Amino acid sequence: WREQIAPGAVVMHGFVRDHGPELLAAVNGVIAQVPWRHMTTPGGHVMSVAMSWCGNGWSSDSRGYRYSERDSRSGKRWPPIPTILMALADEAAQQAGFAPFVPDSCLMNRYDPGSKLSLHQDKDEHDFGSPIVSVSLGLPAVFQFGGMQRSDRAQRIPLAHGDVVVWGGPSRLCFHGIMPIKEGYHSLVGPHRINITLRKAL
Ligand code: MD3
Ligand code: FE
Repeated sequence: WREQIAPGAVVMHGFVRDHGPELLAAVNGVIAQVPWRHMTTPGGHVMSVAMSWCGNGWSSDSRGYRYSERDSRSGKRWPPIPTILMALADEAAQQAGFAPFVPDSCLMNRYDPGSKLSLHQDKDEHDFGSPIVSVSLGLPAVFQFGGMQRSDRAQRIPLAHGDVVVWGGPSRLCFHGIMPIKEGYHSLVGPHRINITLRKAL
């Protein structure tokens, strides 16, 4: 079923529940080229979440991280976004009431039990007019969804394997995070949660 949790934020429960194997195959194809890595935040902390990406991804230079179509170390392009993810993003965005959506960046987060993502805003994209489409696979999570100020009270939204959320309009710049993931084992994904976000970054 479908649930609007805030203006512009639509949860599509189970939207890709039957496509786990194909989606995981797409993730694994990217991981083979861009292995999971624990990034260091601008504040100097190593993240508990491991990341990979395709399309425009993170590169670092003297000024910090930014979206880039190439790996600044090797000079090579990041791998392309798998077609199944491009199709899913467009289908979900349209069903949530947004215009046709052509993402140019796909970030993937892997959470092991205990991993969390502290409240933050996604402000590095150049285009806040486009939504972000997120896909949850594997272990369940509790998503925190706040307001425009870090101190705004956050709703807690459970996210399960196969859920897709479209975040656009006034929700696009809201603070959000993921509570520490509980121990568990998912038959397809194993002892992890994987989140995929599709974005228009550049
Ligand atoms: C709401 N990822 O990668 S996805 C991130 O589950 C990130 O891994 C979380 O936050 C995860 O930046 C949450 C859902 C999400 C993504 C971007 C948003 C929700 C959002 C941007 C604005 C508002
Ligand atoms: Fe985020």
